[in-house]
Amino acid sequence: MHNKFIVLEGLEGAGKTTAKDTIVKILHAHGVSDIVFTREPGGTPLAEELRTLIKQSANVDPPTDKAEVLMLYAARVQLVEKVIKPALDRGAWVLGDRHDLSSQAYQGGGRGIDPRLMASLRDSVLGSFRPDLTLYLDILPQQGLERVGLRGELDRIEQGSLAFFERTRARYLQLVAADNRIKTIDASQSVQQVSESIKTILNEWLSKQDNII
Ligand code: T5A
Repeated sequence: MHNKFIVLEGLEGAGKTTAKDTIVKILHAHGVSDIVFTREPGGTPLAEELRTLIKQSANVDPPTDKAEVLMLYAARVQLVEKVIKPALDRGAWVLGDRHDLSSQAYQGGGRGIDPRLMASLRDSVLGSFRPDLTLYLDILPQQGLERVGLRGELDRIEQGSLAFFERTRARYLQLVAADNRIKTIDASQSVQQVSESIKTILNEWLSKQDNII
């Protein structure tokens, strides 16, 4: 059996949460029923505490950019070692709402953290561990932020400037272009159209994987 680690990525409001349901339906249709869901930052008690610290906007001592990226990697390694790898080892599929690409894009691109530090963190914390497939939902920052703005109060990261999200998207696009395990979906479309695009891409990818049960 070849179970897989699939990740959803994109800016705020790209529609990752909405896309999850579509992916689950497709996996079920392919006979995959044992699916573990993760989100980053978060997914273990410690990582969820870090998530709160990272996202809270009324923070009297907001993290510096380097402190933020270290907190994100602390949460990630906790999740990978305690949840993702054990799930994959027992044969489950894992569907992640964000993973390392988020740090490379938000902290590496948006915050402008030294690429050598970003590469060194990724390699020392994760080694060669990577998702089998990443679906990147591409949206212009303005459109994504409008969608999440309709939902109510913005968290500390969502309150970033448009320029921050533009740098983040630019880094996403660079990284996506350099890695054929990442597929791009036009997330500016309607929910229905995004769902159709995901179906086409995921079905095609799954048809190339062997021994799916
Ligand atoms: N972060 C995270 C980093 O900076 N570095 C890292 O390494 C990691 C892992 C996570 C924050 O942390 C940052 C990134 C984030 O700022 P979060 O709350 O998990 O915080 O934020 P998001 O993952 O961005 O979740 P969002 O809910 O904001 O975005 P989604 O999940 O992409 O969007 P979704 O599906 O909830 O949709 C948002 C709204 O848009 C509507 C939905 O109904 C919903 O109201 N919508 C659409 N409307 C029109 N057309 C469509 N196609 C639509 N799709 C969805």
